[in-house]
Amino acid sequence: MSIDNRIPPGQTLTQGFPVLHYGDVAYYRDMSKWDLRIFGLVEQEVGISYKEFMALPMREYHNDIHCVTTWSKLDNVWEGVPVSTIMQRVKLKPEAKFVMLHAEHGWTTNLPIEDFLRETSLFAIKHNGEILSPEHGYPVRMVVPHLYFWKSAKWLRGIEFMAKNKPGFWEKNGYHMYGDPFKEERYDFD
Ligand SMILES: Nc1nc2c(c(=O)[nH]1)N[C@H]1C(S)=C(S)[C@@H](COP(=O)(O)O)O[C@H]1N2
Ligand SMILES: [Mo]
Repeated sequence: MSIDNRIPPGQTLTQGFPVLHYGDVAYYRDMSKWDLRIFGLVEQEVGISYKEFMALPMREYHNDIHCVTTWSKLDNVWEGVPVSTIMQRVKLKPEAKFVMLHAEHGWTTNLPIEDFLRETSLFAIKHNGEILSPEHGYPVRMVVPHLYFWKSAKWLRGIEFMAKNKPGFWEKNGYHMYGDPFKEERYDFD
């Protein structure tokens, strides 16, 4: 694909890696208290400890990311756990159609289950060869590259399966419920 086709309308390339979030960076002292909780419409809730998570098989992913504030960053290299690996741990109830990602400090973002389950979505622990910095979401962030980057929750702690779509933090504050950068689904104020 030519570079032009990779840059969604209204976006500008950046070589840097801007840091953007609402509220405070999460800093961790004691990883024994960290877990990734999978709950909601699952047959059985699961908690994955830091030790267990880090022992999961990891893969490399190459993608472009697009922030709603109009920067795009091409050719990111991530290392992380495939969503399918995490999904082997749970059995979904048939009503599960949407996902709420829960981050540290109560921050949330929502997306349809098929977008969460896409082969290109991942739980990242490294960006361009380096362990994620606290500012970029250490120890684990979601990366959903085909949606605006606000859907890629930093400091991920929970995955909730839901029957109905519900707005997360920015979605309640006027951001689009879906957020396709190629359709410029940025804001949705009524
Ligand atoms: N937990 C959490 N994750 C978050 C956010 C946030 O405020 N809290 N902001 C989102 C937004 S708006 C963007 S653009 C990206 C920025 O990620 P970066 O700081 O690694 O560039 O994180 C997303 N993930
Ligand atoms: Mo953003």
